[in-house]
Amino acid sequence: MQMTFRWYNNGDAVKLEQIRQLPYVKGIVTAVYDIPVGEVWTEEAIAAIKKPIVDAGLTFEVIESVPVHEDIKLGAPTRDALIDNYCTTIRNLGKAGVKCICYNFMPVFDWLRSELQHPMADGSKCLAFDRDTVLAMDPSVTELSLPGWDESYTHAELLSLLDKYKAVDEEKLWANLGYFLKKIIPVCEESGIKMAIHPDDPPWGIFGLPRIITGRDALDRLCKTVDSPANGITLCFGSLGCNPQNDMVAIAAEFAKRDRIPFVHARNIYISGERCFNETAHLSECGSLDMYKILEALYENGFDGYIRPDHGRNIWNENGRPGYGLYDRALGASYVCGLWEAIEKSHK
Ligand SMILES: [Mn+2]
Repeated sequence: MQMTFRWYNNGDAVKLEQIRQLPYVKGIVTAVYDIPVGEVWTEEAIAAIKKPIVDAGLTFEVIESVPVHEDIKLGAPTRDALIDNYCTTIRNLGKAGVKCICYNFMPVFDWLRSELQHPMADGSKCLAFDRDTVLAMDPSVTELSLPGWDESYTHAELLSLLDKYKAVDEEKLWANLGYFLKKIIPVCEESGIKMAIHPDDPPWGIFGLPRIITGRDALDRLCKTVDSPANGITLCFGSLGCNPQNDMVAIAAEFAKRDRIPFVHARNIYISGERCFNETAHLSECGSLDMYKILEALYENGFDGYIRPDHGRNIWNENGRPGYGLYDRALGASYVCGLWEAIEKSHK
């Protein structure tokens, strides 16, 4: 297990000098943010984000994310050229020593919440999802104002994109994902890279858009689509875990045993109602997930990948990037490392 920490390069309010003082954090998870989606990440652009990380004595082995262009998800005629670009980016990352790429295949919207500063009883703030609030924001009938929404689309562009997805149901999206994977996985195998798909967050359809990476059967189908250890999963506890039907201990055990979990996002959530949840501190007692049992299932089934603390709360008046402040993630990583040491030593 290698503990890592997500960092948004030099523009991040959290500094590498702070992260390197977390002795259990060995590596950084980041991405190139200034190249438009669909274009190649050049060797120069990759070298530029790598340098400060290795200079700080940290590893540069996990990328989150290399975004997938909407035309690939839509299966548009332009997709072959875009997939060629994606393959070039994979090769360039492999040359720079990257071992794992996190990505997702969610149409239009990435992670979705109704609130970014949900007040908790103790004065901390967290991300929250309330079903009715989100449904009331339907972009086809209102001006979308979802917190965290990527405002690079105009409302008209968003409507046009949503319209294109009317022809893409779940099966079509699976077909488009399969087409993509069959082209990129051989390149990953040559480049020494494992792909790690991030589950849909939350794991259910939103605004009529299909979402397919939602639970155990979907992960099984994903693995079988291209049967290679390079075709793996980011096991994000909080994304899959906010559907109580998903047995996170069983999912962790099964896919670690199948050697398909190169990357783990460790976080806890509290399920507050039907399709309603808020993010919590990482400890088991703070949320709906048993962090010890999930980590134990990973350990017992040979997990040997990267792990990072996922979203933290805003505490101590930090007012950081929602989910990505320093303090609560540092506490979360410390907790996960403590559990891991206890699990390791109790299994000797
Ligand atoms: Mn995650």
